[in-house]
Amino acid sequence: MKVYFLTGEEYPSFFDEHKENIFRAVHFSHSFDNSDSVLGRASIVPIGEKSYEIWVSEDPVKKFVRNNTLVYQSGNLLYARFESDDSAGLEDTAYNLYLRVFELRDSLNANLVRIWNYVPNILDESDNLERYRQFNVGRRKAWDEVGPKNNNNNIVTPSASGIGALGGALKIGVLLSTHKPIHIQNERQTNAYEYSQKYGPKPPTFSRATYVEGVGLFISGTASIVGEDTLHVGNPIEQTQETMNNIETLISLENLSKYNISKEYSLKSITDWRLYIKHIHQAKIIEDKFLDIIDKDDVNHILLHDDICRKDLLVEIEGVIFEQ
Ligand code: 3EB
Repeated sequence: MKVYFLTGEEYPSFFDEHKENIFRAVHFSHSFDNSDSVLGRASIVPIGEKSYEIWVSEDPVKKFVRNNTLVYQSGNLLYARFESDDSAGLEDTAYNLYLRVFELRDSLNANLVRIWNYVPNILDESDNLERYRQFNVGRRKAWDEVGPKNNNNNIVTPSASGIGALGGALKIGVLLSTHKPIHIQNERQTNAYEYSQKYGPKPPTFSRATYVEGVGLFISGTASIVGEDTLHVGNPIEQTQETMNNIETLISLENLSKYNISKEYSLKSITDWRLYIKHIHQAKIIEDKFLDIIDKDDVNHILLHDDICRKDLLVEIEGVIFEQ
């Protein structure tokens, strides 16, 4: 799989050239319209010229409908999108949407690998609870009831990102695999599904990264959180450094070998990056710091202007290492 970040000008001809092989296409935009079946629209405004993220498979992509959901398939990977308006309240919407995610997973007999949660107005409050926390309550309830579990009946969680959106529906992008993924935690950070109630009545459900043999490593949205607390409140440069420290530890051989993955990755190995930035005026210093830390020419990345799921987080960074 190859990931391309493109401008609005580049996209149409790129699409025509690659359409049989497009596995996932995301457009970052003000628009809430999602009627184009190929293009998933995330209601997040990009910073800079690039506004499309396109995943292109080496082989033609199969498309089929299952449980009323369009599914893309490339080798052992599957991708699907879900969305729903939260007219009933975000807790119920998240609960119902996750029931559909688990239904699809069961029907495909596949495993969850990586999830993107686009939560509209993520930091707003209603009924005395922040919307991200409402989302977590509904997601966890669905997970406890019918989500994936291990032999000890503990929940199994894929890598994920939980980020804001300008409005419109709750949208969830789901990457699955018919291969067995390995979900990875980070000793610098409390397991997210074990966060205390300080961060909401129910903890989020994700792992720090997920590895699929022969495919690669998917790194969750990562922030300046050590243990379970936000560090460097108000300081975007220090938050960027701490975030990258978290990712570096996460992908280290020392950490991966706990899961019998013997890969010598470094930050330079990460093939594609998304940076979510809360304040547009901090974009340049965050990007400069990020590029300075990686210290490599041509880092394939996109900057997005977005609220992150805690008021005090200024930046969240995710990445992927595609093995081929
Ligand atoms: C954190 O580490 C930052 O709710 O699915 C990162 C990745 C975050 C995924 C999610 C939230 C989610 O807690 C936030």
